[in-house]
Amino acid sequence: MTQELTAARATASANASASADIAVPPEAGSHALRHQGLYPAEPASVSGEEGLMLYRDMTLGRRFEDKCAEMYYRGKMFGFVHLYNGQEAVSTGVIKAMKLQHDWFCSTYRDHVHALSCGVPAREVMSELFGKATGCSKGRGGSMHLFSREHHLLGGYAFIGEGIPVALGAAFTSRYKRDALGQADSDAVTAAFFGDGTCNIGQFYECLNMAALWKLPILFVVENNRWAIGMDHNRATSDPEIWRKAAAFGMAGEEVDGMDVLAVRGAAQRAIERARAGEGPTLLECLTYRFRGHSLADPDELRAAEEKEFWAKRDPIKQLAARLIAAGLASEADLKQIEKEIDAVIADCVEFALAAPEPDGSELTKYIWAED
Ligand SMILES: Cc1ncc(C[n+]2csc(CCOP(=O)(O)OP(=O)(O)O)c2C)c(N)n1
Ligand SMILES: [Mg+2]
Repeated sequence: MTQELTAARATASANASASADIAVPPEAGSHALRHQGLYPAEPASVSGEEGLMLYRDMTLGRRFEDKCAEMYYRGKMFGFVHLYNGQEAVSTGVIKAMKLQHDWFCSTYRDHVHALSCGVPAREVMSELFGKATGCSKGRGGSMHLFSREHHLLGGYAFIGEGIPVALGAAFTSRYKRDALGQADSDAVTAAFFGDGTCNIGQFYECLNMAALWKLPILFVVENNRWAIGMDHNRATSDPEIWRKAAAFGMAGEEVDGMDVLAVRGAAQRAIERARAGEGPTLLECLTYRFRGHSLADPDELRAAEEKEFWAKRDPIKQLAARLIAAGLASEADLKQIEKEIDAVIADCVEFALAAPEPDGSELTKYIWAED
């Protein structure tokens, strides 16, 4: 399919003007109001093939995590498990615009979907969640500490903000190899993902400063889902529009509809282009929402039903499906086929992970030091 989804731009503007007429229930809060009033940014144009690739990746993330919830409640997984349901357009929109196994990625404790978008096999991610030796962190990390050298995933981090300086280090490495060591082809870009709540801690500001000072090739990707566990973003920060904090450091900042994968992809492409061209970092704020509680231990009784309803109507996977079909780039049958294939991948990874061995007790002290 060579036809491009150029209709996306028109659809985005149409959506913006149509939604402006719909009243946002006050219970949905100012995060919803802000999302509704977003200026439609230039979305990515995608071919049919690219559109289906994005659909596949988001569907994999969603269905993988629905299965995680089932396995957690059946007692197959232990510890804290944080799901990404609803936020898939951010992971897919950014990571699939980057060069896999070349660029670098850094996540948080909400890391399963980032790992899958980076190309870590579902078998390895599910095994890690079960603490098995076949996991991407060899069963040592669990849900919050996914890592893959092969796929350039620099880790999930249980402590908020811990991944940001690690990502900064990766971006510094790209620049140092090129400028100090003369490796002209060193053009890798790093993406650091983190939440709105994390933008109120010191490491965030220190890293923005260094990245701007040294013009490092990095994307600071804020997944603003309004909530930091039970803390409303608007009660916790001086200026809720996080993207505007970029200006204080003289770097590019952009806010984008984090429920629209083409909008996120478009913004990511612009930021990646600047980073590879040596023009430095971007602070990209994606307005999004998590469809489930903070973790699987959270009964999610705090957030208003009207707020959940507002965002459920903006499900990124359903939105992309409708747009691909409306633009004639995919049929219902194409999408059903992808879903069927994903379901087979999920069933396979669970079976694989359940049958996989536990890490051997004799290896307890292995993989602690870099030489292992
Ligand atoms: C350094 C540190 N302080 C406190 C916590 C406890 N904590 C866990 S999650 C969280 C909220 C983070 O919210 P946000 O950055 O918005 O990410 P989200 O969970 O919404 O993806 C906090 C404060 C922590 N993990 N690490
Ligand atoms: Mg949050």
